[in-house]
Amino acid sequence: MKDLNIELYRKLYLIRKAEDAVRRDYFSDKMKTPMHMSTGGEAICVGVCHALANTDQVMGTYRSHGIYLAKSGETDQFFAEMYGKATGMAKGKAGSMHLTSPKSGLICTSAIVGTTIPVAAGAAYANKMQKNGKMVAVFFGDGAIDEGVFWETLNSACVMKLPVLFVCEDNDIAVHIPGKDRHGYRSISEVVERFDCTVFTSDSTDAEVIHKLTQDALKTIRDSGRPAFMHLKYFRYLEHVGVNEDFNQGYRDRIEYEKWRAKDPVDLQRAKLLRWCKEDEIRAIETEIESRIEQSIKKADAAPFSAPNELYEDVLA
Ligand SMILES: Cc1ncc(C[n+]2csc(CCOP(=O)(O)OP(=O)(O)O)c2C)c(N)n1
Repeated sequence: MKDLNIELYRKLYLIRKAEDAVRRDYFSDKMKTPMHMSTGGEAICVGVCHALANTDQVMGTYRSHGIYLAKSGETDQFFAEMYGKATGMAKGKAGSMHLTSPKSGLICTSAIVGTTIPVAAGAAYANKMQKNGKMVAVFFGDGAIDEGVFWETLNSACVMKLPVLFVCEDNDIAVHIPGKDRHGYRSISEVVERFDCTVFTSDSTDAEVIHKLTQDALKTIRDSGRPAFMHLKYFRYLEHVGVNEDFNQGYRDRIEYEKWRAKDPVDLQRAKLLRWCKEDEIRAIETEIESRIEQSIKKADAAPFSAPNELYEDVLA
């Protein structure tokens, strides 16, 4: 229990502090990429990713800093990519919205809502044909549920009995529009439950709870040979795109934020750790992560850009 909780905290703290550093430095204008921050949703990316094997495959959206850091654990290529540098994980050509780390199992992320959902089903089909036991987990927001491709993929995955874990990170907002103004039904889970797909729901900000729920979902997929759907609620702390809070824009209020902030995933995990660890042990973990982040930023800032004649290499256009 202690080891698991320390590992989860390391990942939660890494994501929060890496994004805090992005927020601090973004206005230097050295990071030219749009930022969709994971802040507030760390328990989901950490809990789910920690339950997956390194050989499993993960796909995500433009809001995937948390998934990248939880899967790869590395910050050098992450920050270099934010700075658009040749040492970035895609030589500075992907930016924040198209992060990948194939060696850690993060296959692809995309700026186009819903795009990676059918790709995940395709990968699950390949894995099933190859009988290699690999799982595919695909992360998407509640806005992706508004796309036909989600329902077509869910249906096909159920009919074809594909080993795929659908992970809906539900912050109840697509850009600025709440679910009640977008959905002609009461509950996503109730509708998905009508399919041959097991549904797991949670509004926990405890990474350990999400981790256990994911283990249960993966077991269900293995035992039943059918897909599973995780419906996980969280509160997006910052604006849709950018690094600021946006409680003055009229589409949501600070009161709801304060309720979620009181059970913040990073603070909650730190408080739990005090059951097993002394304060200075926790500080040592935090200091190591903070200094690693600062070193990565320095390296990213000093690194060269890709040469102009490489502009069209490694890109699809
Ligand atoms: C196919 C497509 N339609 C519209 C957009 C514009 N768009 C970008 S993000 C977004 C909202 C998505 O909300 P959600 O899926 O809940 O994810 P979140 O941003 O909350 O993580 C929209 C409509 C897009 N990128 N792709």
